[in-house]
Amino acid sequence: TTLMQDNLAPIPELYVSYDSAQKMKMDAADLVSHDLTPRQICDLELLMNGGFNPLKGFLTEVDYNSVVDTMRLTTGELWPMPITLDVSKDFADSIELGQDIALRDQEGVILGTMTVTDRWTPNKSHEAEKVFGADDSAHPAVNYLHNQAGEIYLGGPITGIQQPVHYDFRARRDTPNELRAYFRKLGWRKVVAFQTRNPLHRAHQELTFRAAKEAQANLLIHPVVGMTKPGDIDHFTRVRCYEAVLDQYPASTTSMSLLNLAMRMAGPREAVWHGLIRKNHGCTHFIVGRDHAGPGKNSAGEDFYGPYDAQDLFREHQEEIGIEMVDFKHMVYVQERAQYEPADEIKDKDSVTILNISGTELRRRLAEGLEIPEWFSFPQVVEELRKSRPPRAKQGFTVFFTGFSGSGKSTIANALMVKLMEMGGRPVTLLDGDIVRKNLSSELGFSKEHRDLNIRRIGYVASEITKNGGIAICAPIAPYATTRRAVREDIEAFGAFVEVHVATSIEECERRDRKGLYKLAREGKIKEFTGISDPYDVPENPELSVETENVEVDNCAHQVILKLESMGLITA
Ligand code: PPS
Repeated sequence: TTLMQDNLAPIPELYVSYDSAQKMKMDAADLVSHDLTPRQICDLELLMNGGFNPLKGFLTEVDYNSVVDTMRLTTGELWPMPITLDVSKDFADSIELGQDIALRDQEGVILGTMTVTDRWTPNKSHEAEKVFGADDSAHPAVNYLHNQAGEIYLGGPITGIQQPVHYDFRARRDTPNELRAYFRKLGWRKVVAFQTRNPLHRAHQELTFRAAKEAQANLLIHPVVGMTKPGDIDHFTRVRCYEAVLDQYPASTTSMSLLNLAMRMAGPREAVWHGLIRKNHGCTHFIVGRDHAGPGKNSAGEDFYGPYDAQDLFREHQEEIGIEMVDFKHMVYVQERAQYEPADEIKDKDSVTILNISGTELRRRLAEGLEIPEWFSFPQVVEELRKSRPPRAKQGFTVFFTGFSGSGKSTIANALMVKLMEMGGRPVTLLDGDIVRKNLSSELGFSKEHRDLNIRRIGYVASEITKNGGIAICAPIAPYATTRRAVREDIEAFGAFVEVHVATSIEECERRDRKGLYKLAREGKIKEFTGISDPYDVPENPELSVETENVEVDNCAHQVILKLESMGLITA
């Protein structure tokens, strides 16, 4: 392959000069503003700094159609990913074609302006089919397209005013031209880029180093810190891990730079896109792995793309991208020789012991606090991962009691709190109905809307407690299943959600009528009373259901403790 040797000359950016930028900032007060979404901020940064060269703005309608259908701009240039400015219908209707709009970050800082030349309603299902291979919302980008992106696209050229502000790892962030200048300065003529959204373990270190050696090139670890696959390890943790791995390469062979890209997980098309982006960053080689930028399984439980589709599409276009593909070697650990070797180069497979730990197995070991051997990863990396993913017995969690008024929720919740406090180890907060209605929801009544608000507030506080490693015990009636499910989702982002149905029957609650409220409800003196004149959705799959009739409170609380033990949340 003939590679352009001018890979280190500056490439065009969309920024105006400092003086013009100052003036534009003042004038922008008169412009209509669009508040960019986190993904749009990532896209805009790479548009402005040349990472998305040759794009000069968000795609126009003809370019969009061309990119979606043919992977090319109308100029014929290769570009596989639609970079679009999606907005609401109301916003789209409020502007006229030809108008300049201000593009602002979430704090209101103006980053650039766009002259709106195009406005259209995209066929999102078509986009999903063509770009992501299926109109299936199990694909994160298709889900984004249908459920998060606005319904109208605006297109037009961008004028760059300033880079998005990053407060983290500033020294590790480089524009394409900064990287080009760096390579020029160090005399790096060949550079292999490694794209990643996961922590690096020994196998990655081996394969990247090998790839660079084979290409007789230097190595750039180029991790994505913009947006990756939902559920990935946060970039703060990952960057601390990468920094630890960086020390493992021979001095001055390898560098690392952070890329503020919003990934789409589009497999083959994404690989080509990644190649173009790395080319723009001055790299000459690019490692493409098995299932590169894979989105996981579709809704039928099958892979969206074949494992080597990305390599095939990349190979087909590599001349045009101007970057050479280095295919990823699947590295495995050979115990007898105490080293990593490419799986397909091991001649004596049957007489040696090959060790491997899958991603799933790694997550299990982290969750259960089990050993992660040194042959698998570097101790500093494991230490960082353990900090961000403590074992379940050290994570926060929420116990969420639900049941009728007078069912015994508060009493059991109190007993549970005391038992957990006796055990110690984690702070415990009780969000009892009374406490919440006094301190968080004093203005609310018992309409559906107000009950939902009340429960969402409890869920929010519980999710913060869970995130920070504490135990939240909630004890509202929480009569609606959809609201309970929403709260569960909020909390499960950070730790376990243990729903406990206090299954005392309405007849028994009314018989007890400790506060005399049922009598008042029967007389119509309290309206919308749960179980009498307002519905209660019985939980379908609670983690635990406790009967209270003829059972002592202490025993009910003990059942919860046993449940928590069996879930690995507390240790006996
Ligand atoms: S909800 O539905 O989850 O928002 O309710 P919650 O915050 O748990 O509050 C329930 C307590 O408020 C008293 N109360 C009522 N309950 C149900 N329906 C109506 N209309 C109502 N009006 C007042 C009642 O004492 C509940 O207390 P608990 O502790 O559950 O007995």
